[in-house]
Amino acid sequence: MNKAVKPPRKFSACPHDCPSTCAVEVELSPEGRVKRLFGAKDNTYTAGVICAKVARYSERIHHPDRLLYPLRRTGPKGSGQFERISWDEALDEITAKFRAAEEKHGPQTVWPYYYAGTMGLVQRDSINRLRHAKGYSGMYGTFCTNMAWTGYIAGTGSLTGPDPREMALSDFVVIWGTNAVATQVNVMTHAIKARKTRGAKIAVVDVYRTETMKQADMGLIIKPGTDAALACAVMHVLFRDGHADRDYMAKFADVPEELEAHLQSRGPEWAAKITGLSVKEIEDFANLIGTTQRTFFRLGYGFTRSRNGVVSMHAASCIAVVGGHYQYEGGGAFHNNGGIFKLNNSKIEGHELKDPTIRQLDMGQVGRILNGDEEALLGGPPVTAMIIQNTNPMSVAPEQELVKKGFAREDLFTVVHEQFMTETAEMADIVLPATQFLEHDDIYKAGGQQSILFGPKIIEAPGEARENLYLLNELIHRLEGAPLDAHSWTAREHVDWMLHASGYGGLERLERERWIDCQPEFEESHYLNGFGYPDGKFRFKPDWVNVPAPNVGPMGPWQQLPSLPDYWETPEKATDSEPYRLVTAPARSFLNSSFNETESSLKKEGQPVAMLHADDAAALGVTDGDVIALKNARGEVHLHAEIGERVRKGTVVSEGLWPNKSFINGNGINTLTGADQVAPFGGMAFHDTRIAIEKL
Ligand SMILES: Nc1nc2c(c(=O)[nH]1)N[C@H]1C(S)=C(S)[C@@H](COP(=O)(O)OP(=O)(O)OC[C@H]3O[C@@H](n4cnc5c(=O)[nH]c(N)nc54)[C@H](O)[C@@H]3O)O[C@H]1N2
Ligand SMILES: Nc1nc2c(c(=O)[nH]1)N[C@H]1C(S)=C(S)[C@@H](COP(=O)(O)OP(=O)(O)OC[C@H]3O[C@@H](n4cnc5c(=O)[nH]c(N)nc54)[C@H](O)[C@@H]3O)O[C@H]1N2
Ligand code: SF4
Ligand SMILES: [Mo]
Repeated sequence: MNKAVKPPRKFSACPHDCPSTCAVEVELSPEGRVKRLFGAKDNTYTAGVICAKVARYSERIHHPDRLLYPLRRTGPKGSGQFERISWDEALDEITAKFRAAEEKHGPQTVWPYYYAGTMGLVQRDSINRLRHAKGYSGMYGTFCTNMAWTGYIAGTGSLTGPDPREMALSDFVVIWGTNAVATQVNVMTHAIKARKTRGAKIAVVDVYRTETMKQADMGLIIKPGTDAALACAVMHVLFRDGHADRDYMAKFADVPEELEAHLQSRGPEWAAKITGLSVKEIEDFANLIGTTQRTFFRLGYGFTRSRNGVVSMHAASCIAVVGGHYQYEGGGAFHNNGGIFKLNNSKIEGHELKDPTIRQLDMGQVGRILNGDEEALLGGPPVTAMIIQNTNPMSVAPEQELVKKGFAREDLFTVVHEQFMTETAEMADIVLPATQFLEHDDIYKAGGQQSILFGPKIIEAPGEARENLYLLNELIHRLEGAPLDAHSWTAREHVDWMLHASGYGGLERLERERWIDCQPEFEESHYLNGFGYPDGKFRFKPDWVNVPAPNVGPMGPWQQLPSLPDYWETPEKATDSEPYRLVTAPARSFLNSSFNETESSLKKEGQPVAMLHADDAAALGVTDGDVIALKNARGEVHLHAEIGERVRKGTVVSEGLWPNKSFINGNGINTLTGADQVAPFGGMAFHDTRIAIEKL
């Protein structure tokens, strides 16, 4: 019998908003359907491993609910009533409506809105070229990275760091504020390798017993938002016990003596009261750090999604300087190496067309903006037209009551370009079908690994789904945006130009090699030629408003930021009437709100729950599985209680960005989260929410 010849695997890169940016291989059926995805074995960071949800990608790409045709709303907003129209009709209508809005209120009434649903630079960022070509309102991206990046860069002066693969060469891996098993599985690959080959220890600092913590030798469950207190106590112990590297600090840090004096009063007893840990837990953790040169701090995003998150990140990164860990292979503090790639994206975004005087509206405040909040509108005209790509704000943005009200406005014209009928798409006037990553060309760069990768188009899109670039170029032409050659380029032309302009050869090379390893030499990665500031010194005492991080000016209560690492109590602390703190951590089988439409992910996750400590549950008279209300001034969410010892008393964890309709009262978890701006450069404090609980 003849055995069918297996077609060779195609290569690509995972497009999702995940620090790992895996190099993937795609197995196609002879008919050209996606069967399964695998991690590329020869990419040294991916190392043959990808997460389960992306391995099952056939389910998402061949999903029966994919959007296939342009749609026009026929019923009331959010009714789900649409009629099929052609692309031409859709583009004509958008053009007419955007023109009319502009005539009434000026171009800044149109607000192009996007995020990182795809991390491909062409398909993600081209929307900024439409924005600049038309003088539409700017968007300040605040969903995710602001606190983490600002906090890290505050110390080091740059968003770079040790080679993430060096985790495998470490003797002590500290996984801090990231649930890597769920959110970036490759961290575990390298950490476990260090354990197997070198006997390395693994510690996890989190606010509940995560799957990552279950794999650790040392699990520290702290009260949310108290990481800086833990970091201070660790540094106190390093100074106290002779583990501080004074020679290194004399050369590479700004004010080591001042820091040492400041930390005198911030020892383990002090930190134990704040963090809820025992003195022994803190001493043991600090001792292992102090006696292990190759301590690798893998600093995540989760612990920065608090109103004091910038201070927490900065404080944690300081430990690796006090201990001198940065000097050693397998040592130092790593958060994100986005700063190593230096890709020139000026043509994708149309930088030469940008008017720097145009307002930058805070994406996290979309609810306030659509409800006419003058402060959030920065004194400009109301937003009356939007085009949305790569994000699902009806689910993922804070202050959901306001977001829902805003998108329901009859005088708001909304275009949503999507792969699925998300809850945001349901609110649109025009819905357009989008391609998925294997259906278009794009270039990807990682934040948690060190490669630039190419993801070519390898299958045809279903129905009339079109790539983001197509829509944007069409609109720029129809709306007669300011001219630029790049308005007519294909994705491959953009990638080729970008690679040439950035010194990486061209597309031909990248396509042949599949990825380019951009990790700098050891000395540079470990800051042995100096940190990113002009004097080469790490800042224990940053000049907060001048930290060289992406920002649109100081905001939030930035004047109150502590000048040296410290525990900084910020506004939303527990009260008698709202005594619990809610953390809205990611779910393993969803990626933000993506995959919350696939059957296997929904099955694995079950239903939305709130994890409560047994003592809290007893005090509330709640038993496992009861329906409870989580409430605060922003709204109310009804879901089931899950009682156990995974969380501390006073902490409540609810995993996952579920569809709002999965909750008993139809309100998603972001009904409870706030959109106030975190100091000093904004960002949303998704894990910092004060609530009351009521048994229903
Ligand atoms: N499966 C899955 N993967 C994902 C995502 C997803 O939703 N699901 N999201 C993707 C995106 S957009 C991002 S930005 C990354 C984020 O990935 P991470 O860096 O892992 O950040 P978070 O997901 O915000 O939270 C991670 C952990 O931080 C903990 N945490 C919360 N508050 C505190 C605190 O005060 N102190 C400490 N020490 N820990 C705290 C949470 O309990 C959680 O376990 O993951 C990406 N990958
Ligand atoms: N409560 C709470 N809220 C959170 C968080 C949290 O931890 N807790 N995390 C926050 C974080 S870190 C982030 S990054 C945000 C992320 O939130 P979002 O950016 O909204 O991410 P997703 O929910 O994955 O939605 C991305 C959407 O883009 C679509 N998409 C993907 N690729 C393409 C494409 O090529 N073209 C088009 N047109 N569409 C595409 C997908 O179908 C999907 O619906 O959520 C934030 N919200
Ligand atoms: S771990 Fe992250 S980058 Fe890798 S396949 Fe999964 S979602 Fe994509
Ligand atoms: Mo994110």
